[in-house]
Amino acid sequence: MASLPNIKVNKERLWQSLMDMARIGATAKGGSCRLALSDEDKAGRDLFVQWCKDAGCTVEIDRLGNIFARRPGRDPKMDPVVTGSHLDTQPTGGKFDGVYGVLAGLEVIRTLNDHGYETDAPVEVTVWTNEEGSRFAPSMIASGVFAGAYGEDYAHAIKDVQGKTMGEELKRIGYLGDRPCGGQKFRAFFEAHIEQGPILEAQKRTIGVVTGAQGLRWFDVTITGQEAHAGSTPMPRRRDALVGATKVIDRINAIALANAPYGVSTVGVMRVLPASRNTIPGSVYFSVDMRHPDDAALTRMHAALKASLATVCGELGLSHELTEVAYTKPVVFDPECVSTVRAAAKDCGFDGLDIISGAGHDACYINRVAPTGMIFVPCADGISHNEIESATPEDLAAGCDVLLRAMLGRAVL
Ligand code: HGY
Ligand code: MN
Ligand code: MN
Repeated sequence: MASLPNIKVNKERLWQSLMDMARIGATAKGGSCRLALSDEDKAGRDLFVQWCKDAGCTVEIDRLGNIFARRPGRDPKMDPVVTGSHLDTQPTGGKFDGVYGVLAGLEVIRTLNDHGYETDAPVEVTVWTNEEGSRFAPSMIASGVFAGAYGEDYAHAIKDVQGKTMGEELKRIGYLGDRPCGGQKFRAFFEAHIEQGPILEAQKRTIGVVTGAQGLRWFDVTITGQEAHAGSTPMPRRRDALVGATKVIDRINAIALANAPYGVSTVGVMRVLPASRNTIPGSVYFSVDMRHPDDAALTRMHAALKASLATVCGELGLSHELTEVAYTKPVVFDPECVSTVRAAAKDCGFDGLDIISGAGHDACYINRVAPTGMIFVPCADGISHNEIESATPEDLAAGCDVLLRAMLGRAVL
């Protein structure tokens, strides 16, 4: 392999691109709200596409709205070395989750351009649609379709709470592309991301060498009782769906604690009907997010959820419906890509810390169809999915230098 150039990314330009992007969907508390396929997501995508074209890339959009910006290499027949992440955010998200991985990829291309450096393989930066799964569930759906985990029609038919489908919204914002979603080969895929947890910061390490990601199960739960008068219905006669839901939710929390130290569970969405102060709730919907790095433990957590629902609803005369929305097994990233990241970190002067991702990422699906690795950098107090999410220009540039090096390691023969 030719010796790699000792070139560094432009820290100020990377930071400025992050701050420029953060102006789109900016929230009052300094975060970002660019829900998937919203007008804000469209504006962010348009800005990114323009930046890529300004950097001399060709841009393709696929049937799920995934964006592929390509910088040509010496040999157009070689499969591309690809990086990227997502631009969609949580409703009260931060400036760095996802968008860092996208703009770090752009900074790699801009840096190669600065030095007129030609790679052998093409280099691509991708934006994966609807990684967050906040507006349209499940999460990572478009990288999932790309990896063959879901069908295109299934994804296009997913509805948000207003009943709008992904397909309609892709068309509305002009990102329903012609390119088939999936089937294209990558020589390797690397995703740079903030850790979204406390480990790197606590261990005072700048680079995380991500060896894998924990497994995830998402469920929808509906508990049904009977609507009745809040004043004239004696307590023993009630079938209060909200009392049932709160008991189950307390057990969901206990299930994670019983699978410590890694088990986690979260109820993030709840809808109570008829939502009237003086009517006993007859129906309650809530979401469940359960995760664990060990698949057997995740299965046990699922079984405990089913048992909790049966016990509580049986005691209170309620009925329930449990629907699985997503199940992704724990992921082990490609050992060669993990070594490439570790070596790139070392070349950049960092002793990378091996780490398993608590969060899901598009890389988790891409790992099914291409050799895949991830690079983490710290975020303040490990906080993410929060408007106060923050990271330093130095750490972000360090992660981008490691990304550049890792990509060159696969794009230069
Ligand atoms: O839920 C996740 O882990 C990711 O942030 N979508
Ligand atoms: Mn993310
Ligand atoms: Mn996220």
